[in-house]
Amino acid sequence: MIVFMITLIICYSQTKQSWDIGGNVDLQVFNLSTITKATDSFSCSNKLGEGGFGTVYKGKLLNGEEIAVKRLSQSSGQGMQEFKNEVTLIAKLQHRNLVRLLGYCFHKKEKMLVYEYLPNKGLDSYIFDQEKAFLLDWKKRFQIIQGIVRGLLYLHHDSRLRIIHRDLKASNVLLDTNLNPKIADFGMAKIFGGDEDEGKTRRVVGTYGYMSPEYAMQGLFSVKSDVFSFGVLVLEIVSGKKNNSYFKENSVHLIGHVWDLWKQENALMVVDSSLGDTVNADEVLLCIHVGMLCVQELAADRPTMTDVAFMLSNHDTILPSPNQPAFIFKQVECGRDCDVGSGNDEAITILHAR
Ligand SMILES: *[C@@H]1O[C@H](CO)[C@@H](O)[C@H](O)[C@H]1NC(C)=O
Ligand SMILES: CC(=O)N[C@H]1CO[C@H](CO)[C@@H](O)[C@@H]1O
Repeated sequence: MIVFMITLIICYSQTKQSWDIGGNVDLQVFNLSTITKATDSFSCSNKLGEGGFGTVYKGKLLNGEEIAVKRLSQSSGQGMQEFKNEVTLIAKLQHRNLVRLLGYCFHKKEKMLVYEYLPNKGLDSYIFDQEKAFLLDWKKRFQIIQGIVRGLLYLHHDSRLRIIHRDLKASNVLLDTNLNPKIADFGMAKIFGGDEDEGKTRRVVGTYGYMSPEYAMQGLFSVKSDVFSFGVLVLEIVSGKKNNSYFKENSVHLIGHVWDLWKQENALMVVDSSLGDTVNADEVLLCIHVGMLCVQELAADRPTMTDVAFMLSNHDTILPSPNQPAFIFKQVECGRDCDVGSGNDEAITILHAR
């Protein structure tokens, strides 16, 4: 009898198209035909990007509203109720430096998340593009770094849920029309990993080049693994070079290159030449210093995002000297479900600085 009543209640609630989940969040439920129409049947021309958790398409609803649809890869074993619970929690995370989740679609094996659409592409399409890099002068880049800090701070410490992003990178930082940064793809680990908040996972998701050594090697993650990725991102924003660029003269990658220059007290040499004379040397050095602290090999040595926010807003603080960073790079192709924990260790190599 009780089971019957519960079933009735669930069925009833599923017939509603949207419901208020408190905190002024109105999560919309989209049916598959609406999404299929909006994305022109997930056409290639509407594809915005692809990531560890699925593919993102641009869509346009009948009322003209533009949306971004993330079609989740089907490796998540979650059922409807579990998925709905997680999405509902994530929809409550609202901050101006986070991309807003509008709703979701669930149909048989298909799970999709519907986000606000941002016309400007990811940060990667600016800082790594010679033609567009100059559009972000130093002042703007410093603001972008600070915006990313606020978004991460909220995810790590200020929201009611503690969210570890696990795939923070330049292409997951979108820019709005005023070039303000908004972090995308947060909470994915929650949707896929259930209750994992902090701990150990067998399924390492993320992007080589941004992954902390303890996460890539042992599947250990914590807020400090996000701090590591943030450090890589800061160094990329300052230098305009990708995490995985190699530098001919000494054939080390970005982090190693910055570390070498730092030791020679020449860190300013890494600055993106597109920044020209917009550079504020004190701010740039501060950012490089903070970036180096974030990519230190030992998680315990890295600052928290609270520390980072403090360091960036109090220029006179005396910062500790960074220890040697962790040097990780990708040696062989390693897919999304690559199980680093079991016998795949040769996929990643840690290089130690000379
Ligand atoms: C899908 O949703 C739209 C808009 O809410 C509605 O007009 C349409 O009839 C629905 N289609 C199906 C198959 O339920
Ligand atoms: C080796 C590596 O991790 N490369 C990544 C560097 O960042 C770009 C842009 O965010 C990624 O697409 C690469 O996969």
